[in-house]
Amino acid sequence: MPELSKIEEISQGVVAGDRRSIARAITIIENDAPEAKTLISKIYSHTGKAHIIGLTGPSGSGKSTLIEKIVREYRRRGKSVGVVAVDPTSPFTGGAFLGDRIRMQELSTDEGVFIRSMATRNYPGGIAKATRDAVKILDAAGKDIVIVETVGAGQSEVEIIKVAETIVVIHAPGLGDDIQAIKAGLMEIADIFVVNKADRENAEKAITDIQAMLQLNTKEKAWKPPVLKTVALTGEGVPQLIEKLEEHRTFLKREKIGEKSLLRAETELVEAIKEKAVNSIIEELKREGKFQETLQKIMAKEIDPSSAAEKLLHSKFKKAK
Ligand SMILES: Nc1nc2c(ncn2[C@@H]2O[C@H](COP(=O)(O)OP(=O)(O)O)[C@@H](O)[C@H]2O)c(=O)[nH]1
Ligand SMILES: [Mg+2]
Repeated sequence: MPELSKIEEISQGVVAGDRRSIARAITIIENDAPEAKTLISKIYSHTGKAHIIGLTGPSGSGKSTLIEKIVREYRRRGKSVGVVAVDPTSPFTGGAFLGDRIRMQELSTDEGVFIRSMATRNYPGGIAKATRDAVKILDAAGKDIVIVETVGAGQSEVEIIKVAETIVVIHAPGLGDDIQAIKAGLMEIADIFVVNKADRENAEKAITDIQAMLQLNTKEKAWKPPVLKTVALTGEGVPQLIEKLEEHRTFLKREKIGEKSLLRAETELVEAIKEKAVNSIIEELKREGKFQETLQKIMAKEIDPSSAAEKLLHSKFKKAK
């Protein structure tokens, strides 16, 4: 485990944009060691400058391919980019065709690009937290743009809102055909819709389906999510997508504190309080011997764990149920 002076050195390296330090910092946060907290607290004041973009959608819709083209377009525009891919099939790590993988590798030799995949293991603090912290590191490292790729399945679609300012939901024709492939939760959180594989037939139908679904949503919104089409293979439609991303960023800035950043800050604070509160209560119960005592009672089937927890908490906070 790196000691404090090492953490200091790494965090200074991160803030200076040093690649090796960024890589080491992400490894530390992945392990969720006590050093990770120190590291994040040291770099935190340097965060908040990057435009954090979440890209989500069904597997095979072309997220990774599109990200590669988005990165190239941003590079052409002189912006530095970080990518965090939370996708088990990401070509950033493997599991893709050789051609895709070679293009990604080319990209990662560019000094202005940092790509990290978080796909291959379990994270002690949870994948959402590890992703969030990796994004903070890339942000603190001075990347103008940070892109997070997640598969729109399971919990991740709801988690992405805790990480990204601008959420792009991708769909493609031929993925279970109908728009049901985009879950209701995703429709709600999308800032921009992209129908990729516009070179395929049925792309137009996917677009009109999404538009119809958006019309059903009668809630008056200050930002109306546009529906764009792309061909990630050729890069067609990518400059238009970047324009919309920039427009959304400007919109967020104009609104000063967007609903989303408030929600993000709130979620993080609630989670941090929960973690600390739970740990300190358990520590105290252990110190008082009540924890061990109750464990024995549970083992002896004198009480079930849930009732035992209620009792313990009741003795601690009189008002707790
Ligand atoms: N025809 C066509 N194929 C595409 C397009 N974009 C991506 N693909 C292919 O779709 C497959 C899945 O792409 P990938 O980027 O890995 O999707 P992901 O799982 O969403 O990240 C790959 O074989 C890509 O080459 C596109 O615009 N048109
Ligand atoms: Mg992918």
